[in-house]
Amino acid sequence: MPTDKLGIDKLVSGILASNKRAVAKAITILENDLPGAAVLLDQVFTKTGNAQLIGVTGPPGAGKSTLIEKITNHWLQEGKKIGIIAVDPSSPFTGGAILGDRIRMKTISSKKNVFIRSMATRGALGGLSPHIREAMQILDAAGMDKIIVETVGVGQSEIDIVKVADTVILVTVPEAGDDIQVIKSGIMEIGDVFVVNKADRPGANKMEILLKSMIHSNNENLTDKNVVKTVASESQGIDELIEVLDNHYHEFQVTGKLLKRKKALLELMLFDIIKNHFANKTLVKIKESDQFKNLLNKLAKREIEPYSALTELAEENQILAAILEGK
Ligand SMILES: Nc1nc2c(ncn2[C@@H]2O[C@H](COP(=O)(O)OP(=O)(O)O)[C@@H](O)[C@H]2O)c(=O)[nH]1
Ligand SMILES: [Mg+2]
Repeated sequence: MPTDKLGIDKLVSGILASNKRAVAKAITILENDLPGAAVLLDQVFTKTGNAQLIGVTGPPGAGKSTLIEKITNHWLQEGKKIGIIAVDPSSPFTGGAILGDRIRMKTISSKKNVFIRSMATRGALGGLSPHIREAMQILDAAGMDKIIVETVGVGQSEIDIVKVADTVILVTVPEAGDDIQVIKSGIMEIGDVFVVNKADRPGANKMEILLKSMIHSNNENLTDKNVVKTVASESQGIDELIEVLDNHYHEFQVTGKLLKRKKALLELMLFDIIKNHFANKTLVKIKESDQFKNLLNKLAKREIEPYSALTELAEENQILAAILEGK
């Protein structure tokens, strides 16, 4: 009988029982690439695929965290379990009111059916780290009905949100209507639901109209109904937003679009795994080999050409050889 030296079996049991400490520990293992990470992911995998994966993105201070808190409370009342991951390029909670964010997060994370975690991106503009998706799988296996990922709308991590979410909520504010760049930067295509938050400020209607017109020209899958005005701080428009989210998800399920998207997410995941494996294992192995070092010396002396070096490397490496032969 195989022994479970790393305690992964026990950890998995804890995760499946929605134990918060087990979930936290598992995410730490994944985040730091600790031993057992791959086994852990494989062991929970068959228990995933049930949660609705929601990405929330938009500029700093737009009210994303406030909105998330409100929709979380709404779903909690329906008896749902909610997992939240706050992704931030720099510190855990920047943008908006830092102190307010901390207190808010503390308030909801103390609730039994909520799990909150903040995680880093790959780097300021490097997009989402694969650990975000892995953490979502742990939360999924832990029986969360909804998993919400908040990303700050700057750089690649905003666009990357579509790589981990079934539903993407794009949060804007009335003033953003003046800044046409926001609309132009390709983010219209990634949103499923558009929120004009801070609708207590002037220009909300203008922004709503603008978004609706943009939707018509950008995404044939969407309709006017996917634009909602909210005042998150006052809990206004939250019921409407929930209804839009539910309708969108339902429509996605019945039309088979959800299955298609989930499959696309899996494709990205598998591709990431293969890519990382190549980068970390195969490529590093080649780079550290004596043959590589010898070839490098020869290159420096101009005794060999780069592509000839590649051919020589392939003689020692089956995978490279297969690629070169186009198999
Ligand atoms: N006036 C107004 N302020 C809001 C609204 N929603 C959130 N806020 C405030 O805007 C600030 C930033 O909110 P936060 O949720 O942290 O934004 P995030 O950076 O997008 O997560 C906080 O001080 C909130 O209280 C709203 O609808 N109207
Ligand atoms: Mg926030």
